[in-house]
Amino acid sequence: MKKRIVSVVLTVAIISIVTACGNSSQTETAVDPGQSENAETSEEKPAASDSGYPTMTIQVGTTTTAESPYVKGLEVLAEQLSQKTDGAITLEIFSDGQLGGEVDLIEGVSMGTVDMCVTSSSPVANYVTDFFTFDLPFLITDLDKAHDVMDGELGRSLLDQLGDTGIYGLALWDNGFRNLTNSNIPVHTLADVSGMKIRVMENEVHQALWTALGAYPTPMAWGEVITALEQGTIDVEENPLNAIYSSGVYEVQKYITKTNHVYTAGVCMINQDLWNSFSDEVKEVFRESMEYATDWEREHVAEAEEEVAELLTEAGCEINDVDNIEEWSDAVSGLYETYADKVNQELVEALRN
Ligand code: EAX
Repeated sequence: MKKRIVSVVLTVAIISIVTACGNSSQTETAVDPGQSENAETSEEKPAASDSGYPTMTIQVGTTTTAESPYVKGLEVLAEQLSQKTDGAITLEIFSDGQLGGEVDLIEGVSMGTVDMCVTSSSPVANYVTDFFTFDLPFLITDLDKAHDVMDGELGRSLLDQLGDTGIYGLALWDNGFRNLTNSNIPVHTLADVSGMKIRVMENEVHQALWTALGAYPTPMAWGEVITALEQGTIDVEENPLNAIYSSGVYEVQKYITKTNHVYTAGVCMINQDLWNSFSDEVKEVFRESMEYATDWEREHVAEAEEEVAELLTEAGCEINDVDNIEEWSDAVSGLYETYADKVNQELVEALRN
């Protein structure tokens, strides 16, 4: 299956290179963790500590900034792990795409060149198609209920499918409900979107979604987006408010439209071989710490969304709702049929209700 990962990555890379030819030259370069200074990789033989837990430093990558919910959640996870093992187990967090874009991180964890990562669920769907479920538009309306599903058997079985790619899925966090940003006009109706050049994640459902809404989507790694917006190769992107603020996208995108068109989860992943090397005690500490960090990250996303909306307005952004959201949901309802064979129908029904 690992061969499939590489072929998928090569395909995605070719698509990105072809589409990026006219776009920004900035790309994120994956840093070989082995080259990072003072990094003690988890491969080094851990010495037992007084706590009885093996001493190890686990490197974890993400593309979002130090102020993002993913990184804040990882800091809480690091705190929990360290507290529970008297400092034996520590995390080394690489934010801002230092270890590569989300596709690079997923492939790195699969191949073992990266210990752990947190990415949004959409790029993960290139490896486990059931993750496309989260990309179905206007699917989730009750997030608390969705969290119960994500933390239950269906969520666990979704994460377990990552095992075929050399990855152990640890948990599903919140990336959040996605909103449209652009630098030209306040978008109120579907007609306003027609012909817009929008960046989308490397995910075919998002490309089909914005095509159905009348825009021209370009798949692009997150790290390339701000440069592409500055250069005008794209005018539009879409992300949760937290990402719009923490990444600084709002500095080049004045208008924010509360579409809430898709909810994306955050997927916490660790290399399967590394996970299998843990004792049952270490796995238990990891599970307890991850459970605490998951609840914390989700609450943080919810609390931060309100605060961030005010900060964005203070920064000069204009935030508006759409005039008629049914116009949007009707225009993309066909995706449920188009992707019926790729999504997990049981998960669709559970998340929808
Ligand atoms: O939040 O690539 C994306 O748009 C993802 O949402 C990423 O995690 C930034």
